[in-house]
Amino acid sequence: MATRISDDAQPTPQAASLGGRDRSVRTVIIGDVHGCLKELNELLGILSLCHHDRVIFVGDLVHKGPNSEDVVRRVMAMRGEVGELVLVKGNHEDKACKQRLLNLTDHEWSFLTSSVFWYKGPGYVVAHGGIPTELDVLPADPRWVETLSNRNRKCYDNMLRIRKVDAEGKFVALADTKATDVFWATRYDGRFGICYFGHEPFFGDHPEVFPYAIGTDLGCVFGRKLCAVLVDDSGRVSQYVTVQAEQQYCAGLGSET
Ligand SMILES: [Mn+2]
Repeated sequence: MATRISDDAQPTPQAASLGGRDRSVRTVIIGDVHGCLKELNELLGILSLCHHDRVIFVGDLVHKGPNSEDVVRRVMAMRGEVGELVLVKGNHEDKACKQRLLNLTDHEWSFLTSSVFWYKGPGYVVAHGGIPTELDVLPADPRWVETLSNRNRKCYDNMLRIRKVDAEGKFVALADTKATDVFWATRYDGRFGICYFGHEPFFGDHPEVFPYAIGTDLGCVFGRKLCAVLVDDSGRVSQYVTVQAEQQYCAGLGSET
């Protein structure tokens, strides 16, 4: 179980420069891009990634924003620029792949389809929506989910879209949310380490801190910020970087954000 993040701890603000030849391997987690290519390119420029770095996208590269297809191509190109590139599956990758909603080549579709339900690192885990309370098994290899029956994988599907849980900690679908339900991360006990997640936009200036979870979606497509979090060897936030959206691309929160 992860060390509890103290309630008053905020991540360290971004450094003026994050480049340099002599630095060590970095792990960088990037929040929901939602087709915001210009902001992604600006963020990548600040990060000045190199072939040592591990980069993990929390999912929802696509939809809502102006350049979904180009964001997919830009992220695919990063495979030749960094040491390890991981795309965690968002509900929008899931939907786009099932319904073929974008104008992509077969090669590009296979990249989106190969996105994973979670990524586990030392002291942390990355999931798009988060960790359902009832989830007690999370193997190192997320492809294990593909071997499950639809009924048994429901809990893992919920990792893509979880927001609220009820008083017993059970997943609540967005349409069934009641006033007494709470955000999942307020209940998460850190069983798989610190969970870095996207899906739920937070409109602060820094990653949103929960006892054992960090929200990385700062609402870029809604005119706020795109965020990257740098993770240290124990899975904790060492730094973060944000870029301001050029404009508001999407009017507000829909039912499938
Ligand atoms: Mn989402």
